[in-house]
Amino acid sequence: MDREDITETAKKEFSSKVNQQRGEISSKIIKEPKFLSEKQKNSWNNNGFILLKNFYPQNSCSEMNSAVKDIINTMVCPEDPFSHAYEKDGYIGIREMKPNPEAKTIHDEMSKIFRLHGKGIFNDFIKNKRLLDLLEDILGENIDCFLSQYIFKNPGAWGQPWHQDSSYFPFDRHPQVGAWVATSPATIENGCLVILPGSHKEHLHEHVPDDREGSNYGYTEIKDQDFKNQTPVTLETGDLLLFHSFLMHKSYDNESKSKRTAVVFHFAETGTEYGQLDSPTNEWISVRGSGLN
Ligand SMILES: O=C(O)CCC(=O)C(=O)O
Repeated sequence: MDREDITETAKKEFSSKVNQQRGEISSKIIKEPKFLSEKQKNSWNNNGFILLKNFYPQNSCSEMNSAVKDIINTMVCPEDPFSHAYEKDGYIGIREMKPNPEAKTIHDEMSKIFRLHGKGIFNDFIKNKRLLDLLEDILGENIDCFLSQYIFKNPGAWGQPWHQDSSYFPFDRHPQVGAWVATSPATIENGCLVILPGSHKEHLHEHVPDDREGSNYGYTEIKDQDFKNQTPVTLETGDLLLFHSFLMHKSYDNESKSKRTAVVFHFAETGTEYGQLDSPTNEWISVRGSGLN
């Protein structure tokens, strides 16, 4: 395909899929945790997230960054015509729709790489005992990781608009948990996440297509909410944000001169049903409990 904007029809079709569960509520709260502190439990129940400073070693963050560079080198041949999506060795790569005038290599033009968690350092991460203990208090004893993505946020890249991740997950139960690991500092200037604390108690709102010309396929936006209590989440390399899949969040554009990188994993209770057709970006891998047997 040429580097033309995604058509209005494709954007509308996608947002009709993400609105399938509109109106649903996720009311489960944590009562008697085994591993979470009182403060972490309250943060989850009241605000919909838990922030863990310094969770993951800096050298492991660098290892993740280089592993992704190697994947792109085998996935995208710079001479090939523009494509918004790539597939290689089970990984799915997404290139920015909006060209970055400063881009020198293909690495400066990538947006996301999906399906990382089956192999290498990404697979090690989803088996981390400290992480799984925390997730057990939220999701129960039987846990799968079903989604992972590396997000480049190169200089000039746009942020993702306000959304609730559950609108992308047409599953038979809630919540799922996002684990957002900063593999570089995330600042206001380079495009950190912005959350609306407490919004995990809201129903799933309508998500309309992101109407910025040149926005990436799959970006949708909540418009019917008051965001005045929004809070930017600035992070250091190695910090981890765990967040509820109903929590409203967005991210800023990268207005700096360097990349803002992160890896986001998503976890669900084992046995979660995904309906008739699962997303090609999902891969269900059991990490604790009954699914391992
Ligand atoms: O990291 C970002 O810029 C956006 C990530 C996000 O919104 C998500 O993972 O749902």
